Amino acid sequence: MRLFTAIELSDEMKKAAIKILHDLKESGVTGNYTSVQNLHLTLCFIGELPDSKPVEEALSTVKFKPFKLDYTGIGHFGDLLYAETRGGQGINNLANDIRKALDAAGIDYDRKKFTPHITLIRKSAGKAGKIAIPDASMMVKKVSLMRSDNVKGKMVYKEIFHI
Ligand code: 2AM
Repeated sequence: MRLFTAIELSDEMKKAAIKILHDLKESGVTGNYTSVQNLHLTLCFIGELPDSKPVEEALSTVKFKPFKLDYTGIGHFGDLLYAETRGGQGINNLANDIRKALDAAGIDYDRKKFTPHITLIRKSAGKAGKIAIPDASMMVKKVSLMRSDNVKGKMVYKEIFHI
């Protein structure tokens, strides 16, 4: 199974993301828009493993203090458009501690530099005009272990464990 750890968005943060997506569409940006149920912030991408139990055990050793998350703007990696977020030292410590716990358990993961982001559009084209960034925030109190499945060509993400 394909695994990753993520922050699932509160309703307020989701609503705000929907508004951003709507405004991007209005300003003529095309591409593969993330479906509302798939909006999330990836903390660590693990990839294919036959069993999630070792990851669950490793994650159980991670302790973190709740921290505030909000939107700060729109950014892009090439043609991938994302919502930039701010989670302060809390989110960086959390991502780091997850990596350390996976290292201690001998579980491999994507070691790319952690850049907190919420993917909004893949293969985007066109200019995002002036997009207002909604004043939404949430307290992050939970980290989800997600399973990603390709169901009839669509990615379906499901929480299978959380801390
Ligand atoms: P994203 O965070 O840029 O949107 C499930 O595939 C999630 O893990 C997606 O959100 C995806 O991209 C993220 N992810 C991070 N690194 C990945 C990788 N090497 N391969 C696939 N997905 C990855």
